[in-house]
Amino acid sequence: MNQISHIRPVDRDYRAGLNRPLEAEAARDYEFLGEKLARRDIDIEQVTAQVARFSVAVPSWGTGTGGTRFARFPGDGEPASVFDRIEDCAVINSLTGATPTISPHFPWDEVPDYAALRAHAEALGVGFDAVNSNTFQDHPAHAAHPLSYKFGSLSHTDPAVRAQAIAHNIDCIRAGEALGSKALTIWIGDGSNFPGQSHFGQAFERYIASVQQVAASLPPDWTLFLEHKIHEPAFYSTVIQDWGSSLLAAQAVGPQARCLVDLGHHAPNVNIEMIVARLIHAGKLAGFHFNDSKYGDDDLDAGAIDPFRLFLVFHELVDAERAGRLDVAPAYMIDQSHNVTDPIESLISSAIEIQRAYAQALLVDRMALSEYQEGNDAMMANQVLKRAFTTDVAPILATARFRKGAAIEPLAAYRASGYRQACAGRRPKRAGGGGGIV
Ligand SMILES: [Mn+2]
Repeated sequence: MNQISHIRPVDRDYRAGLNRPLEAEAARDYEFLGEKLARRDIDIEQVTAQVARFSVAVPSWGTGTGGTRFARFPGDGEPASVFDRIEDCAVINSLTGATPTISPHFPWDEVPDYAALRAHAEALGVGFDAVNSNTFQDHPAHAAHPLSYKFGSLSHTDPAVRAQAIAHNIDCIRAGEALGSKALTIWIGDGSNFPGQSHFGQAFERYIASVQQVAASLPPDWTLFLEHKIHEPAFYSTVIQDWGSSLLAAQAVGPQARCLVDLGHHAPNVNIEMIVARLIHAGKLAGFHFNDSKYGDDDLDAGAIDPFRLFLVFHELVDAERAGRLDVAPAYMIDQSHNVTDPIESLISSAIEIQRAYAQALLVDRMALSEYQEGNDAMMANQVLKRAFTTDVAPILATARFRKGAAIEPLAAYRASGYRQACAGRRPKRAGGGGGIV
C-alpha cells in the first residue's frame, strides 16, 4: 500500500499538469456547444451537471485480459491479486471521474480480511458495487466447493450441489456486506446441450426455490440482480434464457429481486431497448452489464460496434426517469472481456462511451418526440432521436471530467503516465496458454 503515492494517474497534480495545456481549447469547445444547445432551449450546464453525477461500476475481473474459447494472451504488468485489480480500477476512476465503484467477483476476489480490502480501496478513492457469485465453473482447490457444477448449480438435479451453490451465494452476500456493497448479481451457466437432457419446468422451479433461499439471507436494503443469457455455456437451453424467464423468476422471488440486462446476452438483432422499457413497466429493472457485440456474447468494449443502440437504451432510461417511472436508480456496470487491448484502456474508453450515450439521451427533445409520436409522424420522430444522437457531446464530457479533477483526455493521460510499464516492473509475469472465457 505504500506504493499508492507512486501511481501517477491517481495523483491529482499529475492530472492537473496534463490538463493545463488543454484547458483553453476545452473551454472554447464547451462554450461553442453551449451556444448551439441554447438555440435548442437546452441549458448545457444542466446537462453537464447530470453527466458529472453519472457513474458506472468497473468489474474487478475486467482489469485482466480475458480470452477466447481457444486461448488467452496476457500482457505485461497485469494484476496478480485483487489488491492489484483495485489499483487498476482506481486509475480508471482517477482519469475518467466516472467509475468510483468496483464490482467484485467471488471466489476470484476472495480474501481473508475484507476490512483490509475495503481500506485499500477507500485509500485509493473507490468503493464497491454489486458482488458477483460464480457457480459457472468449478473451484477444485476451494474447500467450500467440493462438488462439480458441470451439470448446473442453483438448478442442479442434486440437492447437495444446489445447497453448495446457495451457500456460496450467501457467502458472497456476507463478503459484500463487509465491503459496503448493496447488491448480489447471480448469473448461472445452468442449462442443457441436448434436447431431452433437462426438464425445462423442473429446472426452472429448482432455480426459483434456490434463489428464494439466497434471497432469505439478503439484508433488507440489498437487491438481488438476476442476469439472463440466451446461451453459452449451455447451447440448447439455458435455465434463465431471456428477460421473460428472468422476470418470472424475479416476481416469484419477491420485491428484492430484479432483472439485470447484459447487452450481449440476447439473440442478434433483439430489440434490447424495448426489453428495458418492459422491465421498467414491470418495476423490475435492476440495471445493466454494458458491453457491445456483433454476433453473440462478444464482450467487446461498450459502444465499439453499435453506439446507436447504447444511446437508445439510455433514451428509454432518461424517458422513464423524466416521467417518474424509475422507482429506483438502475445499477450500471461494465462487463467486458479484453483480448487485444490493455484492459485499463478499454475500460476507460467504455466508461466514456457509456457516459456519452447518456449525455446524448439527455438532449432528446421529448416534447417534440411525443407530438410526432401522437401524430404518427415517423420521419420527424426519428429525426428527433437522430438530432440528439449526432450531437457531439465530447465537450460536455471533457468539462465534466475537468471540473472533477479527472483528465480532459483520459487515454492520453494514461499512456503518458507509464503506469502499465511501472506495473510490469513490480508485478509477476502471467502465463498465457489455455482457453477459457472469464
Ligand atoms: Mn454480464
